[in-house]
Amino acid sequence: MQTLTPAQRKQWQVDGYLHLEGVLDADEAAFYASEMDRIRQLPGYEPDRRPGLPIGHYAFMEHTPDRDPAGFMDRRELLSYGQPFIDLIDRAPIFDYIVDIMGPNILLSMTQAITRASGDGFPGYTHTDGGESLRRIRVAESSPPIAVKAMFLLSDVNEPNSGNLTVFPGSHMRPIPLPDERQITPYSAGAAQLMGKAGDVYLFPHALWHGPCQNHSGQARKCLLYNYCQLWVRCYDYDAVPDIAECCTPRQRRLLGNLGYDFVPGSYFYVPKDQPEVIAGA
Ligand SMILES: O=C(O)CCC(=O)C(=O)O
Repeated sequence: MQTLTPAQRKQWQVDGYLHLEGVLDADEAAFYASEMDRIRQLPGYEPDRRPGLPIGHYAFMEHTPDRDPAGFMDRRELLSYGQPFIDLIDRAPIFDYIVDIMGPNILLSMTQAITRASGDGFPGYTHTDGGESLRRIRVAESSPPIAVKAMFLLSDVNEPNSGNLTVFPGSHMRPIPLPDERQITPYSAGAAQLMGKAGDVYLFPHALWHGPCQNHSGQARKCLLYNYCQLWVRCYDYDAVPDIAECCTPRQRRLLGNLGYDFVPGSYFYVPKDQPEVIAGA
């Protein structure tokens, strides 16, 4: 499996993210963008905005509220939409880098497709991943991260304020005021709006402060997100191994939580003996 170059590893440690160019070729990026347009017309998990429910919860809905391909979409749990979404679970070289960064004892925690519409008044936002509890945890420079996201960009982002992923370089390693202490936005001091081309991938850990900025580009910004966590962490999308695991390779099944035996207390904390071989795809 491929590993990070020393320069990439240093950037990961210091800045807290990596920008990998041309992971998907132009045809693949266009294909996945058209798949996003297709699945917004289908039933699936979308943000659950019932009053009183904390943010970050998802409900099964008939379709994305805005059916215009350039309108906002936040679709979860993508694997059941077809083999191309399953293929991205361990897509080379991204998955190789994930294993290099996190080690082999990992799960796929969530999948997500987001379209950021242009000119809809969305102000952007900034957060760490995984909710209020995980927000309080940062790991040391020499430690594997608890969770890492791969963001596959499916449209070009050539200018600022195009719905760019906006990061605070280095914020994975240092205290940054919590939102109840001071509102952090994509326009706060220290923010960097990332540019990129369709097919590029950004990697970042849960603790990096990040989020989308406003989009005034005249074009929708589309991306897919695949999130990996350490084996002992609770998955975001599932409470049990999903049925789709039956359609997957042994490595993908393992990443969906199938340990090769039925759950017993201790499972997921102690690692199956064949974990390194299965994750290496042997
Ligand atoms: O860029 C986006 O639309 C959202 C990305 C993000 O904030 C996340 O993956 O947590």
